[in-house]
Amino acid sequence: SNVKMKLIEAFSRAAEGDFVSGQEIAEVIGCSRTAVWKHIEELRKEGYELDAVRKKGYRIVSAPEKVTKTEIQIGLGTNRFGKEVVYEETVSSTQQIAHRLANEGASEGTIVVAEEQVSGKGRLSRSWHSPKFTGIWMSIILRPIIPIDKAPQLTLLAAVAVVQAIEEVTDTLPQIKWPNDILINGKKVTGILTEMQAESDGIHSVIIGIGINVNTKQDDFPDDLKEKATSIQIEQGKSISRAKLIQVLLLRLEKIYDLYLEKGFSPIKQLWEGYAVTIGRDIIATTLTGTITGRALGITEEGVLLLEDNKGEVHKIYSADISL
Ligand code: BT5
Repeated sequence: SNVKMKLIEAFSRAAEGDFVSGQEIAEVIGCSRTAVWKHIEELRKEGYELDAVRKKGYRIVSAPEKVTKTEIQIGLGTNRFGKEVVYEETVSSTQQIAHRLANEGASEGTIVVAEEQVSGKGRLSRSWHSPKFTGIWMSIILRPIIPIDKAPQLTLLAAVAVVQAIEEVTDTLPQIKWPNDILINGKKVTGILTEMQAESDGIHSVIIGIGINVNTKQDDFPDDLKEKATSIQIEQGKSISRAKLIQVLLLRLEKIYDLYLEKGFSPIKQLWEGYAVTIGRDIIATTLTGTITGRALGITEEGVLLLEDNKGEVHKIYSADISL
């Protein structure tokens, strides 16, 4: 907006690290001194970090880091993934755009990223909270030549790549909760949504949506998520570059996807089991048809969860929410 432009201009006229007084800001914008903080808050919401010091005024500590096509592609080490980047500041859902692009023939490895999603999607028409500049909201288009019933393996594959990427750029130890959650210290930091377009002749495309809370602060989460969600910044106490994490993630994803195409699911299964929190523990699986309690034995070669109830009967769980 106009006010925002003027504000940023006022700050850019000051020497780096210098404070701009409230009085000066009020004059530049043409507002009262008491209204200045409101405009400063708006800048904060736009991803700027600002210091406010009494009697000195305000200064910009850092401008928002974006995840534009350029930020992602400079220094990207992949062969295919991320060679096509569709970037938007605000979208309803990156999945929606990726589906359209896939229909229009987009190549494998095309990604859609946004700074903000206003109706981000989870599974079963749940919503995914995606506030501006705080996380990675990304969808990637894959075109694997595999039978339709193998598609859920791709969720597990993506989860492994996310864990590896987070491990590489942070000092946290993420774990996987079957099938699609990644947790740090027991709280959800990432959700994965795998959707596909298929007809009787097979899979046309698989769209993997990945949402990672990166620089989210506690206050950015709505109340109902505060207890169960977390971010990389909350867990390690400092922010990281989202663009860098996307680059590392794309590289990991491409590597593990190639491994999968060449060797099948079993090497992925092994990696996955090394990160899983669920295995060997007592869990509650809530499926569309009911609830089953028991011990998680592991996953099958197909990626299906095996759960042994207290009568010793083993259930195959294809899709569920798990609580520990
Ligand atoms: C998921 O669903 O976890 C899949 C999330 C996929 C999001 C990505 S972002 C890029 C792409 N574009 C989209 O529109 N979606 C994908 P599910 O397992 O159903 O979990 C959804 C539940 O997680 C919600 O009902 C909340 O309880 C919780 N939740 C919502 N937003 C969250 C967040 N930012 N962090 C942690 N938990 C969240």
